[in-house]
Amino acid sequence: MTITLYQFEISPYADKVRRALRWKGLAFRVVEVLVSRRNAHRAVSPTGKFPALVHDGRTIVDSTDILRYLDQAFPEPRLAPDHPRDAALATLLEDWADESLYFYDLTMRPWPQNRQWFVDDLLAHEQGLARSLLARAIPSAIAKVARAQGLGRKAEATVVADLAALYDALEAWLEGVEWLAGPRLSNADIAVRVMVNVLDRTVEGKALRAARPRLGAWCARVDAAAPPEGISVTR
Ligand SMILES: N[C@@H](CCC(=O)N[C@@H](CS)C(=O)NCC(=O)O)C(=O)O
Repeated sequence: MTITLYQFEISPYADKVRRALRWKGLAFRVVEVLVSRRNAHRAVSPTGKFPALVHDGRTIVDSTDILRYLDQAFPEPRLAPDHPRDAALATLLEDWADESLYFYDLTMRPWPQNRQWFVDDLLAHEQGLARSLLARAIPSAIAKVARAQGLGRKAEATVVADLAALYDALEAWLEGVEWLAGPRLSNADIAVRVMVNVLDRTVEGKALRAARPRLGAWCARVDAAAPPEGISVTR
């Protein structure tokens, strides 16, 4: 049995899949996709989107589909909650994290005070001319995506206030409970955690999260159960 994860290392979606694999105790190989050479992996991901997972010759693209597949192929421990209403909520929260919260990260990381770390990390595996050309082009390319989506057209202060309201909602939701959807860790916790993690790498996101103790304690719980780094990775 082999599992291979094709990824951009810094992508929160890749972090989501790695944590899910660790939660299930599965060993996996990683193939790092270079931004400058991602067409080399079109056979694995025809859309050019990563992560993609290959398990015994079967390919699954999209982190949500990958997590669902992992629950089918390796049922225990389950990612999806057992109770149907908890599972429904987890589905909604996972989609909210992937398709909405992600855009706060995408909008905030090209801001001048945030761009250096992410350009450095994104290009950590690149070298030479590709590296210097991409370093110049990437912040504006990302800002363009954020503007097309809409959030990137708002004033910085409005974006930060909107994110503060979402973090307030998470802080309130976590009162008296340990996990987002049901009595144990689920796909919802992993999906939201990875987005909070990348938002922590913006000046504003970090300050907002640090001011919310229940959110911080929940982050530590998710990290303990489904760690961000660690075991079983062979390169
Ligand atoms: N819905 C997808 C989103 C994956 C995604 O957007 N990945 C980005 C990296 S963070 C990507 O592959 N970007 C390359 C591109 O858009 O061409 C998932 O959950 O896996």
